[in-house]
Amino acid sequence: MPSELETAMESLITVFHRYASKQGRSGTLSRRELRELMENELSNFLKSQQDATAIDKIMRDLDTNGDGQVDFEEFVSLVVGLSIACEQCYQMHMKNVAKK
Ligand SMILES: [Ca+2]
Repeated sequence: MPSELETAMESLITVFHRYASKQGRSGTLSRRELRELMENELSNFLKSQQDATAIDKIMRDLDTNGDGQVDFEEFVSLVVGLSIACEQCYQMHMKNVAKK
């Protein structure tokens, strides 16, 4: 049976490919596919991004090789960045809990 972390890695891969295979090139996310993925799978994060151009900015930041598509490697950097931010919140939360 896969471990918790292995299951999380598998989820990353299957979610990426579920959206990447919707249209056009199947191994990468187009702008539209990225938007759908973020709306459905990262809705809490997207809600905090009030700016309507947030997706464009995220797309530009992620597309490091500049081909107009987000491949798995580029996608993972988003997940890593968000995970680091979440972990910092988690640490602050734990400190506040300890104070009480
Ligand atoms: Ca790219």
